[in-house]
Amino acid sequence: MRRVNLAGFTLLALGLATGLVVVSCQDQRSVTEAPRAPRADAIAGSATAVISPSGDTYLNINAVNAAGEPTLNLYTWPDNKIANAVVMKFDLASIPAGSTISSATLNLNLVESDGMAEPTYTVTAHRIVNKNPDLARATGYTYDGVNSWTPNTCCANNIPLAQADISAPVDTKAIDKTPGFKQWNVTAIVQGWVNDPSRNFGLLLNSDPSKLRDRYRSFSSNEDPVASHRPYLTVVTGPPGTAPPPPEARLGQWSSVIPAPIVQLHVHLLRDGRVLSWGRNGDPQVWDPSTGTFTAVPSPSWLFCAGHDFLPDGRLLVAGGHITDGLGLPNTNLFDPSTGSWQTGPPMAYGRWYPTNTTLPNGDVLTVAGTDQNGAVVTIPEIWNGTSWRQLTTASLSLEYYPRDFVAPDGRVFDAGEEQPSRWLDVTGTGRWTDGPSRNEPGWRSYGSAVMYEPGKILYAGGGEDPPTNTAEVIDLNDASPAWRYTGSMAYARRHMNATILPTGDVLVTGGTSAPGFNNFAGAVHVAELWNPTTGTWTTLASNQVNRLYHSTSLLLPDGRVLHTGSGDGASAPRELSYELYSPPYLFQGARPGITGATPATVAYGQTLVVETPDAASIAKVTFIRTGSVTHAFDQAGRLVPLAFSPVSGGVSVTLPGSHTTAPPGPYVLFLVNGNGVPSIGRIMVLQ
Ligand SMILES: [Cu+2]
Repeated sequence: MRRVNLAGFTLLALGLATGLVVVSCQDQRSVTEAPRAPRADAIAGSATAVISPSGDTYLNINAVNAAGEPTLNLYTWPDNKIANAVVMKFDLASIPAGSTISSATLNLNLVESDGMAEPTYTVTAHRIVNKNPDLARATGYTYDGVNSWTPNTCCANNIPLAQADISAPVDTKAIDKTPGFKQWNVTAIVQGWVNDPSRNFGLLLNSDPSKLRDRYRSFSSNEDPVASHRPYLTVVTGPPGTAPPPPEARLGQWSSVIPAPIVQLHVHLLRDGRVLSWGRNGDPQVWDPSTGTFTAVPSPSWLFCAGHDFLPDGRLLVAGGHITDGLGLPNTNLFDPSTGSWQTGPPMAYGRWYPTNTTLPNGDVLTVAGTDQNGAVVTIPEIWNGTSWRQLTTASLSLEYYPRDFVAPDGRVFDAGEEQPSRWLDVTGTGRWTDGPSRNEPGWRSYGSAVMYEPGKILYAGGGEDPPTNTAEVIDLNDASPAWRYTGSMAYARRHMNATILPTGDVLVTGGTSAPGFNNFAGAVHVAELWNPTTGTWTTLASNQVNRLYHSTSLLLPDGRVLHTGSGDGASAPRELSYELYSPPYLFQGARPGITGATPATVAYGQTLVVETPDAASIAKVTFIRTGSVTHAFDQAGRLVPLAFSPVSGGVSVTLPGSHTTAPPGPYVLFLVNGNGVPSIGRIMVLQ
């Protein structure tokens, strides 16, 4: 076969017990194509250069030099080992010394992929340090025949493949199987080369050690007969001394990985700005974002796999809970943030495991679906009226786990999925279901995520199992005959993802997996994406570190960051006892509008509220986002309501929602957003 010859390699490896290394000598290979000429860019003060490699090859775990081959290969063999690495060099003489590099993008043309199920293959880009390989002679065997690359134990039979002589990855890309050019952001590498050309030893693209054997990607090399398929580097320079915009302003930024005492697979933003969470194991915890501390708040019964939403007074109503997998408790628990303690209510008629709670326009709370104490699907919804439960006995319907339900503009409850047909539930009297429009994507969007991003408008993104989808659909329930239609598709297919409404009205998606199966880590997605409701398009953002799939959660915090946590405590997956915080691009795009002075803890429907700000003239939008209550890839509370406003002396006058169906009672976060799309720190208020 063209890449790692397995039989041949097995023999070779047996013969290579000594320290193995990557070879190099002088580069006798001439550049086949002159670098494409730098050209002036339209942007004043910057220039774009397109540069062909001065050399490229790939290292295989043998003594063969591959510099003359038409492809650059990445290959995983045996399981979870790096068998190939691509090494490339670029001559940057055309870039003026001292230039500031605004961006540098490596472009490689994908020509072939393995036929395995996993849709993506992770390829990391690294700067080569310490050793200066000669690409015309480099192999996976020795460095120069005398001096070795530093051996280490990373790879099969201690074959090092230069793994000790590369930087940490500067970019990580999940490469799908669609042929054509793929990009890596190598700005940091190129800036380093421009700053110190004597350290320009080339760059390395690594194979994916998270994969089982025989997964691969193959790209055109500089020897591809078709010139337009060959690799190139696009370098955008600013004038020397000009500071480039920080990449965070485009991509946002992830925090480090911070320990958590439990798997935070149910998370809730409380009216005091703290976050209540629980998992399968351990006590529920209250986390204070301002200090990072966790405080245990033991619950009266096992809350794992319950449903939840907030009450008009800001308490959290938790319906159901865990007996064992598939068997649900009928318990009613309420968490009161003002006392930090739990209360119990009379139980439901049915145990519920994986139900959805929805706070209704009148402040009652609907709970639907789940499985009971015997594991039977509960077909009868129940409604909490503040003191007791009543059953919707004429609304019997067998639903999937954790339905994606929303209060619609007409006061009915709209069930957006996971099943393909959507439905309406009229909760008056003893209840009645009617059929709704069918989504376009065939099958279930299981463990896809849905949010009401504007009143009556729902985005349902991703989901599905065989394989997951990258498509997304929207529906506008304000229409006379609402119908689902496709909006833009995400760059990555995802299930077990979370969709989170941001203060700007954009929707962030985080985590999940692109690979088929229930919870397949082979396709873990780390890149965040942002959906713009005006354009219907997605932007790819920075990548978090931890695999967060089944039982992962995301939650908007009042400071505009997003908590991303959980994963595990089920499906035999690793228990991720950690969280990460994502700062969206808007936190790097200039000063934030301030809110000065106090805002009330509770507000009334239709009330006019003066929010004091010195930045009134710059405010372009005011948003009211219900505090999240998230589990199993769904915020059971998630909705955004834009608020009418006008500048007044010393601030903006904001009109709170007048409609209970637009904004069911309970806690919301109010954000001022300026014309640059930069939000204030939010203020939480309970709408009653
Ligand atoms: Cu679960």
